[in-house]
Amino acid sequence: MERTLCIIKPDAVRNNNIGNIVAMIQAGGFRILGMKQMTISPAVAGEFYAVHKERPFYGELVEFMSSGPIVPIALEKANAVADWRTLIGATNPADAAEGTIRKLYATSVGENAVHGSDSVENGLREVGFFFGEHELI
Ligand code: 3AN
Repeated sequence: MERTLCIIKPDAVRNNNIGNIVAMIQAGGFRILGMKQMTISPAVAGEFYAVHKERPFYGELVEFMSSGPIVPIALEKANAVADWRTLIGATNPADAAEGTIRKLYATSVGENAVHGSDSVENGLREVGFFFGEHELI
């Protein structure tokens, strides 16, 4: 079993797509270990995306992720990290495959509806960033 972190980003929350995305998570065979709605400060968003600190879009990304409610969801499944990235599609929705979450619900490379961990190690670390063990059912 692997864990991966989904974040329904502010654009998808604003566009009322929480339910649509959760339905795709469940149809995809992922188990939801934890889910909450919250807002995060620019400082917390900056800490979460610290790996991108030197990238030109870092400031924009931090501002966007703290611009409104987000819904972090801890997911579990065999092969969860790769399977979740397949289901969400390419970073740029213009390149995302038909039927993927980003193809359906993302508007741009910056506002791309959902987050997915990029490795098994980061899946564990990122789930731990948003959830205590006692919140994972
Ligand atoms: P992914 O989310 O597919 O793993 P990363 O890790 O390359 O993509 O980028 C993290 C986040 O940074 C993306 N989800 C997106 O919101 C933002 N981002 C990536 N590339 C750009 C870009 N060229 N312009 C603006 N934002 C970007």
